Amino acid sequence: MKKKLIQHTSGHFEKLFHNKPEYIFLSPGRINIIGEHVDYNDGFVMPAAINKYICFAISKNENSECALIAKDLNEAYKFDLKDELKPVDKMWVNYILGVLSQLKNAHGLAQGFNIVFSSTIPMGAGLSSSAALECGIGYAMNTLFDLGLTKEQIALVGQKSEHTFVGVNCGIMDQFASVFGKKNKVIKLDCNTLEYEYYNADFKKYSLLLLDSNVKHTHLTSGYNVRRKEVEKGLAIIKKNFPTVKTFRDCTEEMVLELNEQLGRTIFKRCHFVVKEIQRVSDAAKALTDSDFATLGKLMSETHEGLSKEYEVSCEEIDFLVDAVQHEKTVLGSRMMGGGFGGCSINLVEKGTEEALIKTISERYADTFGIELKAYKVKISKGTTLYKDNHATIQ
Ligand code: GAF
Repeated sequence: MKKKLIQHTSGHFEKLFHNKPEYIFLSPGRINIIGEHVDYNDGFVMPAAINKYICFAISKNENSECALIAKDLNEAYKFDLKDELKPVDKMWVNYILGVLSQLKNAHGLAQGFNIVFSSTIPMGAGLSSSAALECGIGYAMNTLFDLGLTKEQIALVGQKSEHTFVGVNCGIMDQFASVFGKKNKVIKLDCNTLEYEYYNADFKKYSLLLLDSNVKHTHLTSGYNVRRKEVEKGLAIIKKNFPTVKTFRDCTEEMVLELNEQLGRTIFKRCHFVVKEIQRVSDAAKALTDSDFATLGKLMSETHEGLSKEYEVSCEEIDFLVDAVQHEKTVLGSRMMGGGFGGCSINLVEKGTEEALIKTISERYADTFGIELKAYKVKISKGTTLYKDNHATIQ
């Protein structure tokens, strides 16, 4: 599938520009085992890059003009690096321009390039095709123009692009996972210090199965930004009452319970979820190390309960998918994944039973919502990478 994607992208580049691309890059989507909506709350997260990618075929040119070709959308966008880069009314372009504008301001990008990109990451499925796009472009520019950026800087540039050109005040998890992903490893990332460690993604008898609701509710952006405001408000109240607290990390469940009335019903629920979720990630890391998959699955299901009832970022379709597998003996845990309001559930499922499960749930899902369920058995793979240049084969 990866080879096919590369041939397809590279072939299209050659057709349009009558030359082989100088470079080919791959940038992956991500999953997250546990630690949802805590990256912007100074918590821990446990994401991993997956074997679904955006492929970029790129060559520099001899002027300051740039051409971006989104093969799958059959759309193109051209601009000149001499002009100021500002957000436009095409979302996919903004992810890219947001990165380029930062690099232009900091490093004076001046030489033009042509890019064709194509993807196997389903869009709107909560697998972070946007972070893959931002990080792929950042990584590519760093390589083409020798900008000397670290991987961490590339991830941060991607995140800032989303804040400034797209309007989503996202945390760092998605970009970090896309850039730092490693084959068969889950990353445990401390979102406060950006320190990280890799854990073996060895689920033994179990595998990770994503069930894609095939819905994306439009209030994702607004809902996400509202949650950020709510928890900021909550943290300010907690800090006032408990001066030793600097971040949610220093908060205990008891503190939040004690402030129940002051916080008010909604903010209390949001803060309670965050404090519990930060704790769950540490418990999950231990469960993974001990190969205690029953505990890991239970923690995933608790996360879903919190996301649905307290943080209120799930939706009817995803709740249905999670409920539907609750009584399946072959499923140890299930929860919504990513920003929410649609996208995928992530499930820890006994190996060999996936197809039967997909069949049962697809039928019930179609009967209830009239929507076709999609399912992905993902492998954990490496982060953004230079796949090939025109002088040497890298891999
Ligand atoms: C989205 C955001 F981009 C991430 O930063 C993270 O907050 C996630 O939602 C929820 O955990 O993917």
